[in-house]
Amino acid sequence: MIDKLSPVPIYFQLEHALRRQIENGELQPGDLIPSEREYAEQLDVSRMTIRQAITNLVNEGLLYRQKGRGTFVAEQKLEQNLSGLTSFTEDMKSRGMVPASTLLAFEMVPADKKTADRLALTEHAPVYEIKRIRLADEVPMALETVYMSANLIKGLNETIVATSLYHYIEEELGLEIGRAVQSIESAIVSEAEQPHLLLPKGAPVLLIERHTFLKDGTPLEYVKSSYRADRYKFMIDINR
Ligand code: 16G
Repeated sequence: MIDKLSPVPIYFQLEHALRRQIENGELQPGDLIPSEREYAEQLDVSRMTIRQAITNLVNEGLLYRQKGRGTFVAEQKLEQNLSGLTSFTEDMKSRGMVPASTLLAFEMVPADKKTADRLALTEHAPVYEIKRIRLADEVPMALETVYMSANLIKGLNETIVATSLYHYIEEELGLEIGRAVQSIESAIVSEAEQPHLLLPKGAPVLLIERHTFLKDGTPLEYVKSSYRADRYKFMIDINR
């Protein structure tokens, strides 16, 4: 696995070898990898060198450490393509996963100034505030809060909200979803979100805001979500 005569640093060789073992399935999610001491003895190199390789893979999210237990192989991150305007339900189904939602709140509230501006409504107009935990194969992936005009999206109820909003909007209401403006930034999970996402304190999340419009330009939704950074990776195709 390691060539000590090679000019390639040993930590880098070990990192590469571990990455390959994860990619080809020799090491599976949840597997405990040998300890720093075991690797150091086995490869006859310093523990510092081993630690550097492992730390790099931990920082990348391929491995995770558990106090007192050791270092384990992480679940592979879901790759989400950013080029299509898709729903959570569509994204999970296209991966062969089962989407589900836990409804935390479903209310009709008067729009505050900001929400009214975002949805091009007058202040205090009725809007739905929908908070959902989005799950894939029963694992929480994201926490999502959606705002939509109650006069535009008529007839919403808890059953619809527990499945797919986009399906209801397009198939039942016959509205055409056109485009969205989306931003992504990093953050630390908040105390309120942490238990819902099953994350430890201080874990990283990706904050996503999406402002979606119908084909005729009418604002459809304003959404704020926190995605688990240990489970998600966003991909973009770029051309020159
Ligand atoms: C995605 C969208 C969200 C939309 C939801 C509809 C992002 C960041 N967000 O989660 O804006 O409301 O899909 O999903 O992609 P649904 O049709 O499964 O309810």
